[in-house]
Amino acid sequence: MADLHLLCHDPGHHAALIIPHQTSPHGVIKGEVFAHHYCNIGDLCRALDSINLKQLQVAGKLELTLVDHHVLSPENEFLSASVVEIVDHHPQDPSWLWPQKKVVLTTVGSCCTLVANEVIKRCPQLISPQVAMLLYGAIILDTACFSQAADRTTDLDLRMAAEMEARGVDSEGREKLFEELLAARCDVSHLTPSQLLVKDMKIASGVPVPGLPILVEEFVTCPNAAEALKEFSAEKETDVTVIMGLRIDGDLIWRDIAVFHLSKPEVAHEVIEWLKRSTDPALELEAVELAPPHQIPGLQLFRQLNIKVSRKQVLPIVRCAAESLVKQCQH
Ligand SMILES: [Mn+2]
Repeated sequence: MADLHLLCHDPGHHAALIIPHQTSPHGVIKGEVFAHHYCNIGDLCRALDSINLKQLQVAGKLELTLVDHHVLSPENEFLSASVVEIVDHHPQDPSWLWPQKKVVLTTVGSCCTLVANEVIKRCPQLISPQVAMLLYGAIILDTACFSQAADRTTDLDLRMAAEMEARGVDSEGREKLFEELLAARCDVSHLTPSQLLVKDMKIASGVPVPGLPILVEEFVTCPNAAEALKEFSAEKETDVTVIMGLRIDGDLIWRDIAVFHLSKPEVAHEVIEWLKRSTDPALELEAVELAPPHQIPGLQLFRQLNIKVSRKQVLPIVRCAAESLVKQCQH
């Protein structure tokens, strides 16, 4: 559920979990793990591009809860009129305050911690052992199994995990579940580079920030990676993209970050300066020189030595960079 973007409920009709386009439910969390732990919730999932949300909206049949994000991309901005609620753990974007909506915005390791907390408050009988397992799996995955190195776990994460254990999840299987979920998330063999870029993407002031389940250093070795980046930039109509890579292996975590532009080196340069200059938090970036066959024109890669800084904290830096660029243009 970490990857679910929108929770849609068509009032009086069916509720659906809407996931980003181009990734089937089995693309988000792969087949066997899904079948093994999660039974079949495929019927509840809809890909964003397989549903005519505009039509539902016009018919007055659309209510949306934004989960795990609160900023809509330009192509989805029309949906804001249908948003009734936000459940998110990203820092507040000042341009997206959502006045008059129900907003649950709290810093926790996993957004599913907030989902679990809300469901327990409003409708605890919904939490069957299967639902408990779904929420638990996401909490485990997002906190890297409560890893101290990742430093993402809050008291509420622990409390909600314990609640799910009290509702039928076997805590003994925690490590094994984490390994299986991690392996499923990192098994990107069934995804193309383009699908990888859209699979888990956030937006900061119009700048797309895809998060990869592998390091960018590995991504650039995929055939068609350069092509995918170009297509992605054209599709999102963006001057610059910030790509964040992650690899988790047991207790070890690696992160890297790349800035890509098609034809705006000055924009990419500004974003890089902001990322390098940030002190709260400091990313501790170290430039990586890619081997010639994997060099992509317009892409600059950095190892992020401060692995505790996640995308949640990088988004506001990118936002400041984008906003400062806009101001310079206006002068
Ligand atoms: Mn999240």
